[in-house]
Amino acid sequence: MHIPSWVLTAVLVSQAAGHGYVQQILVHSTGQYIETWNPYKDPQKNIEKITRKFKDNGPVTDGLFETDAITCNIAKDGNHNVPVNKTAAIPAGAKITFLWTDWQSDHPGPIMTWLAKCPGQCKDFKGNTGNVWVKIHQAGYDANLNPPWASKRLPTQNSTWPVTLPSTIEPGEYILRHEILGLQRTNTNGKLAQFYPACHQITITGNGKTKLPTGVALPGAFKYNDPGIFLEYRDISATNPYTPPGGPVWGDNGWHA
Ligand SMILES: *[C@@H]1O[C@H](CO)[C@@H](O)[C@H](O)[C@H]1NC(C)=O
Ligand SMILES: *[C@@H]1O[C@H](CO)[C@@H](O)[C@H](O)[C@H]1NC(C)=O
Ligand SMILES: [Cu+2]
Repeated sequence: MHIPSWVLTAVLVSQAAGHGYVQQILVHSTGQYIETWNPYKDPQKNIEKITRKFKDNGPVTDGLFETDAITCNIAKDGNHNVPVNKTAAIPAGAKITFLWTDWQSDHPGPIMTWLAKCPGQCKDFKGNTGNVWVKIHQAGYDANLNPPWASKRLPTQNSTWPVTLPSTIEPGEYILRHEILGLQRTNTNGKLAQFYPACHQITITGNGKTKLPTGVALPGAFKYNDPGIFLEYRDISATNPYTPPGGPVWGDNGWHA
């Protein structure tokens, strides 16, 4: 099949701008690579993935992150957060790795991962209202690491980002939401923050008994004037630490920063 060169150029140019999305999720214990939504190849194929559809590799920005575009990214027709009918089974406590497209280093900011419990099946749950989102992992600015910003470390590890699921969490269907936040333009206007989220529907397996605690709402948790969003990122240092938006992290040892 011949792909017109303008298509390739468009893709290369937009990726050169440093945008991206998660292409696969590796489950380390089984070696399985779960295929996630590819906004360039999958629409034509009429296939369903475990990831809710979004339109391209660009960010949720220009204040749109205060709307329901933030829950699972921007859909082509503005019909955001449409559930898919599939989930992927992943054991509680699994180490997983998000494989991003080639991520450029011009987006300083945090990387965050969230879970929401689907009350029944995720195909019947939008997730865009209520305090359903619980942050299970984050990395912001760590002066002891090189580079200190999490999103700038991503290119140094082949655009891969490992996360471990809570080990005692009760089995069932969940939305696994993983995102990068780019702060490169927020020094004069917090609305220019760039979020790169996606929602992957999973079935957590195991015998865990721990229920997710009350979390935050998306939209709702991210405000343009949050000090973790509206800031000069160059001012962040070992002595002027950074706190990502959306509150603390919950995990096997309870809540922590
Ligand atoms: C899920 O299945 C229903 C019923 O078959 C169908 O109407 C819907 O379009 C499917 N959803 C997606 C995202 O394909
Ligand atoms: C880097 O990631 C790509 C795409 O996920 C993969 O094909 C490649 O083998 C990886 N390279 C290394 C050195 O791990
Ligand atoms: Cu970008």
